[in-house]
Amino acid sequence: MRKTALITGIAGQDGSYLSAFLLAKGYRVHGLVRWDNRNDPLDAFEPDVVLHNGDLTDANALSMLLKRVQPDEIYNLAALSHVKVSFETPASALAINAGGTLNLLESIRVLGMEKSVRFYQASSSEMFGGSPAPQNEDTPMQPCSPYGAAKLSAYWLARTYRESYGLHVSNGILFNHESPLRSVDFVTRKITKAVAEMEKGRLEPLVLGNLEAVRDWGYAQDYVEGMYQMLQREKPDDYVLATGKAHSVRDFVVRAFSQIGLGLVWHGEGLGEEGRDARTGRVLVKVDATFFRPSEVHVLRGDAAKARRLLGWQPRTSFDDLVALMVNADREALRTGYEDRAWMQAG
Ligand code: F7E
Repeated sequence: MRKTALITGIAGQDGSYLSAFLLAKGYRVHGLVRWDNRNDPLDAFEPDVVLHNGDLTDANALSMLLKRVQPDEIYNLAALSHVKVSFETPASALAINAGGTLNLLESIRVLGMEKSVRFYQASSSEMFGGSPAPQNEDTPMQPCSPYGAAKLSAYWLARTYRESYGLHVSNGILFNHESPLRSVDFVTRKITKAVAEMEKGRLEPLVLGNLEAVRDWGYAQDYVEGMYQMLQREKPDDYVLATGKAHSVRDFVVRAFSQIGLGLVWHGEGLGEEGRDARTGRVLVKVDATFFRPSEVHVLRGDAAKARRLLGWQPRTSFDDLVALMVNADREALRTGYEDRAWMQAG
């Protein structure tokens, strides 16, 4: 029997990879997408994917959708996912990330679908916040952003519905996972796109915030397999997915520039710090207060031993390979003219 999956947030990075993965497994895939957020990556999957306009904050519309689609599996990936933006729009972060999850869980319960649906909740390593690394499923949660607090609320709602109503709900606590499909609002893609542009002649430096933040960066394509694996287990549970290796933003920058043959030397401190081309002295990287957050999670490094043991999941892509594949994808995008070239005129 062909299974049906419903993916909320299907237009995002993870939604794109997950829909491709599930289609290859023979699933019928339905996706919830905000009407103003339908973009390129989805083109490749249509018409195999059925898209539905919608929004997690619209409880009645969600119930109608579940009734119509009758999914076997729901992957709740939709979110206000930018941590810094969540400081600027905290009420939206809470309404979408926590309230939206509640709307889905309640719909399942009210429609009496508790026994027929399996539910994946996209939880986040941001929930660990200030807790010391390495973080695993037993680490105390100390979020320090509206995003992290809202995700933690959704995490507990998911657990509550699992324990109270017997719903098959699993939380995937995913550490940062990146790819060429990441938007440039996130630091990895912001870096790799700028590096590719500089190779082609861009003159303006790359301007970043906190270079010392340490993250556990993996490749998104590896992580969507873990989401699927969680829902194939007889017993629902919570799992950390991470590489176990951590690098600073600065490490990422250095690695990305080395991919185009440039070495960096650092001068100055704090907001005055600059990364210069080791050969020519040209300023390639600057720091600006705009990109700092009111409070920062300093070190995230996950321990995914449980996922390895129970799901057989492990990441396949190293940090160096991730940086290389992202820089190369941005180079290719420029070569083929896929990305806009506004910076060229500006430069
Ligand atoms: O920041 C620092 C920034 O915005 C990473 C989301 O998927 O992963 C992601 O959240 C680090 C932070 O991702 C810039 O301060 C420095 O320490 O790429 P990011 P994030 O906040 O870690 C978690 C697990 C999620 O769940 C989220 O949904 O990089 N940083 N300079 C910068 N960050 C940005 N965005 N831009 C900068 O210029």
